[in-house]
Amino acid sequence: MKSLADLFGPNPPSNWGKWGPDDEIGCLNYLGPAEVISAIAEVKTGEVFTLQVPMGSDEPHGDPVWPPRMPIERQNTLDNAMFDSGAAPDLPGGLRYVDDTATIWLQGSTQYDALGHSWYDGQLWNGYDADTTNGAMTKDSILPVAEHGVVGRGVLIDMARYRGKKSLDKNETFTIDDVLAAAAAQRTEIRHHDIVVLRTGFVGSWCAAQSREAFMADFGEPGLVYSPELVRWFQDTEIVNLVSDSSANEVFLDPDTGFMLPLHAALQRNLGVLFTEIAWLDDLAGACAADNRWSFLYVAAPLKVVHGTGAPVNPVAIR
Ligand code: UVW
Repeated sequence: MKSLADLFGPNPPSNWGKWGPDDEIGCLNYLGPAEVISAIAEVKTGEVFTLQVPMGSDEPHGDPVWPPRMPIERQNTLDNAMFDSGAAPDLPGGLRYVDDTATIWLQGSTQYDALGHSWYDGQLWNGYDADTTNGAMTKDSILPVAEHGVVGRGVLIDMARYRGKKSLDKNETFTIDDVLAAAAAQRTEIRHHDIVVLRTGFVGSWCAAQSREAFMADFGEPGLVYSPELVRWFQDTEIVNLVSDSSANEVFLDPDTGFMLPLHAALQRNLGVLFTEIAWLDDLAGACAADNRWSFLYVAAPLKVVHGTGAPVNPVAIR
């Protein structure tokens, strides 16, 4: 087997064209006013959980970021010392302020991937030419997703808890059957048009590490593995968004083929499922486990970065 196309076989599950030839938001089309209204009914206690990891952590573990990418570099351009030294001129009336700039990898924190973020065989989600990524994405960027926003019913499946662990091990895998078994064990119903939130504990274990270097020394993420059944399930269940606390939402190298990120190809590129990665899920999972209630109102809007390949986001889960 040489390529993803070989792995998927002829006529793999696809949603291309389902929402017209100009679509750039894929399964986000499943979320409309009816889904918003019914998701609001998931709010019972009013607890609010923010799901972004901090950007620019001062802790020894640093920011959880996929290794080739780097954490945010933020620097002050103006602060009190500059006013005191005369480097910044006094303002009429004496008001002072602090300012800063940042260099960020748009995929370098908790983030939404643009639907065109990954592809194979020269075409992005909905059939756009891969050359539309050159220089700046002109199709399938994060902008249309950001303009729509993501509001719906979130459902958390805690794979780590299901396996009796604080966190799955590095490179530990699980299948769609495991996800469904974990949901059944939690007595959690996954519904059509849900936002599926998978907790592996990976980001939690990164944030508990003694140092960034120590954690990255034998870097490897736990994650979901590709199967044709998994792809059919996502298509049939019309899942809008896959959220997880790893940087890829899947195990990095498929254990059977050695291919890199086949779920990006099968779900993001072929079905138009949105991916949210590096989410902070431990606090939300703790609350869900405490009262055995695993569904919530999920609200997220990535930043409106024109031509962005993705964008940072601070999703909010309201229980
Ligand atoms: C890659 O790792 C290429 O992408 P992502 O950040 O979506 O996992």
